[in-house]
Amino acid sequence: MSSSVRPAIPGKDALPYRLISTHLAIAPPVSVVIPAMNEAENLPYVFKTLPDWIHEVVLVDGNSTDDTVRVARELRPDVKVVKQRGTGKGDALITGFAASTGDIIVMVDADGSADGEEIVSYVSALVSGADFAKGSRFANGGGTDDMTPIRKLGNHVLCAVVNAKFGARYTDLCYGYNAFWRHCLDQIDLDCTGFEVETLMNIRVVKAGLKVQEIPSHEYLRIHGTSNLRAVRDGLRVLRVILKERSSRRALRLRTRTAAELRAGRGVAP
Ligand SMILES: Nc1nc2c(ncn2[C@@H]2O[C@H](COP(=O)(O)OP(=O)(O)OP(=O)(O)O)[C@@H](O)[C@H]2O)c(=O)[nH]1
Ligand SMILES: [Mg+2]
Repeated sequence: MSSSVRPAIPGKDALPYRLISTHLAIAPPVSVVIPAMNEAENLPYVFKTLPDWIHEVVLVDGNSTDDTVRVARELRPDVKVVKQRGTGKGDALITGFAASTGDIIVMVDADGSADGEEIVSYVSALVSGADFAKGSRFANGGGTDDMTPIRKLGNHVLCAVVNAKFGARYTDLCYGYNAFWRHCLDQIDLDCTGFEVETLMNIRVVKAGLKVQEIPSHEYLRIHGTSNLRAVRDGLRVLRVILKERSSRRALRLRTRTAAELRAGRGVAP
């Protein structure tokens, strides 16, 4: 058999399928959402690695004071630029997800740390049955050039807490390269503003019982500029999210148990 994929429906122009690798053609449109705050110098590198089969690029501008928006439009005239109303990466992503139209959404940082060529692995996992394809720098085949030992330690400890408290089996927690089917948004109902957004997503997908697959990913060094993340401040925000999600889970369990007990007391069938 030929190694190239034969489209399901013949007739070149009418095909809803697009070839994304030598072994896979997909129909669902893929949106790439990029939060960007003063990333003009990095955008040429980021856009260069994006595959040509994606449906749209949504750039969420965090009131950049450099040429981020102009550069994005020059590089890619079809880019959809949206301005975020509030502040923070979480706020930017929520804005970008709402503005995107694809069935599959991929989140990619604008600092040059993510390689767009990996998108095919994320999308392959999604069309093979996963609801949420979660990048991991610590899964076999992944890596990072960007994390300091202290950030690695913090991420590792927080990841272990999430695994223990929510029954997850993650190898990475605070990483911004993920992809998911649009329907996940209804189930995880994001409501945070800062860098803790990735942790919140990772916890809520588990709580919602969604099928998560980790994708080994390599995080490169930010090319230009400096990180917006502050390890202690943002680490504490992540911890607060974990504790809050944990207590709401406990409250839900309690409510469910009380309701079941009440029903049993009244002789109502469960
Ligand atoms: N729109 C918007 N984008 C933001 C905001 N904060 C961060 N970003 C973007 O989010 C992405 C990740 O931010 P970084 O500062 O690189 O933080 P990080 O990747 O977690 O940390 P490093 O590994 O140190 O780079 C980058 O593309 C930033 O431009 C914000 O408030 N608004
Ligand atoms: Mg970064």
